[in-house]
Amino acid sequence: MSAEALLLALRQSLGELAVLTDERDLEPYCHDWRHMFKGRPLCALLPRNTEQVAAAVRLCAAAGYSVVPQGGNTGLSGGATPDDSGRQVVLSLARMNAIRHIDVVGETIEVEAGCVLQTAQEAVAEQGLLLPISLAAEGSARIGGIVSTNAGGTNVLRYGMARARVMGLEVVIADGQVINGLRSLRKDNAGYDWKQWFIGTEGTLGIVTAAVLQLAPMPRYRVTALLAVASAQHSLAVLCAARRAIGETLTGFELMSGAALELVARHQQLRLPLTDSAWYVLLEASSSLPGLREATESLLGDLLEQEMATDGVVAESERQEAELWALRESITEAEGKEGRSIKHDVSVPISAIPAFLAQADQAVQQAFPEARINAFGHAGDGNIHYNVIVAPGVDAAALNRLVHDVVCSFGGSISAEHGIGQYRVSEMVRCRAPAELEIARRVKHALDPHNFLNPGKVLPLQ
Ligand code: 2HG
Ligand code: ZN
Repeated sequence: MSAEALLLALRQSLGELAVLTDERDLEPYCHDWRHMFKGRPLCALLPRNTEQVAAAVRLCAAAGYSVVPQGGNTGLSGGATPDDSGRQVVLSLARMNAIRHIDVVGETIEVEAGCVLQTAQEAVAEQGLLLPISLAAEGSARIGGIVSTNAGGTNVLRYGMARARVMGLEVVIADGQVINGLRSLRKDNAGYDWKQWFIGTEGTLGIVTAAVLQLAPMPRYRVTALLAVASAQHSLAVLCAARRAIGETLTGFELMSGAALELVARHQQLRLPLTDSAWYVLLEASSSLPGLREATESLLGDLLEQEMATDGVVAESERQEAELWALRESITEAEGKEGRSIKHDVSVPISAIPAFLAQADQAVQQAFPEARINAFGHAGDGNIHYNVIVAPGVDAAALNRLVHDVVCSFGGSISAEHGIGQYRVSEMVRCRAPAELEIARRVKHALDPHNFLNPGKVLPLQ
């Protein structure tokens, strides 16, 4: 089928306005938000329902065009950006944004893939419930992308990655079949748990069109504190002390280098309540039982007395809480304003964070003396965003290899939460065992034998 015939068939099936081909209309679908990856699809499709997604998949497959699913386009690995072969079609889930059902007793929400995370969070909050996925990009990221990338964020420590929230999925697979598994069961051992195949596989095995997510009670009390600590090692002492003192109420434990907060102060014009420390910890605790503030303040007193922390502030109002979180959540934007940065979204065993940082710093500074390290991340999950600010000419691939080799020497992962997308394919091939790649290939081949769904992402083309 020619491109013209495919476009005609897509217009007949989805409607004239759901098929974008005009250069200006297409522009936002051609690149990621950081402008790191760029392509040019034949068109972008905006289906309104699952049947239209299935119809589009069947038409594109028959015509020999591959499909690149796209949600809020907030990813950092180029997983939703098409190539420039002219043989790809972007399928945006943005118009499928309905909240289908909230079950207050079962604490679940059934929601379409295009619903923005924050919209879903606000809807369940009205019912006294929490959708516990928390990301800086939550005002734009969409549920389908969050599921497809198994997104992480700042409360994984307490609530797990997106995968832990997914109870049921509706998926369109490569041959255009709709698989409806929108169950809201806490227990379901009836055969293969096939929904797992579509979580974190970035649209390479199927297109998530709707999900049932497990919610949690909205905690009645929350305490947020910023601490200054002398080193990453001290931050782990703080983590252990916090676990002992306030246990399961610990919701977030973020580590930020002094350099990261210096970028935030300079580019975002945000005031730092603490200064002159090499490292900072942003700690959040939440609970539905009273006494949390007293327990957390007593913990902070002990931390200062025992010199695990050198200084600390506790937010006294929701506004102050938001101000502390704004420091953490604007690091990415501040880093973007500083110049070119090469991101590494790595994880190592939590206890190895200080040694990883020391070895990576040494390796980077030796090979790239001009580079500046912007390290921060979800230390409570062993996940460090080890970003390196470099001059335009620097060889990103060489820097990636250097950092990832240190990561691997600690038994770490080269993608903790951002996914492989197109950005990390070659590094994944280098860092994962051949047998691991081989079983991934077999699953891909079984579900998408013609490599039609998001080709070149997660796995190499060949
Ligand atoms: C975060 O934790 C995000 O803020 C983005 O995962 C990290 O910009 C980054 O590298
Ligand atoms: Zn992160």
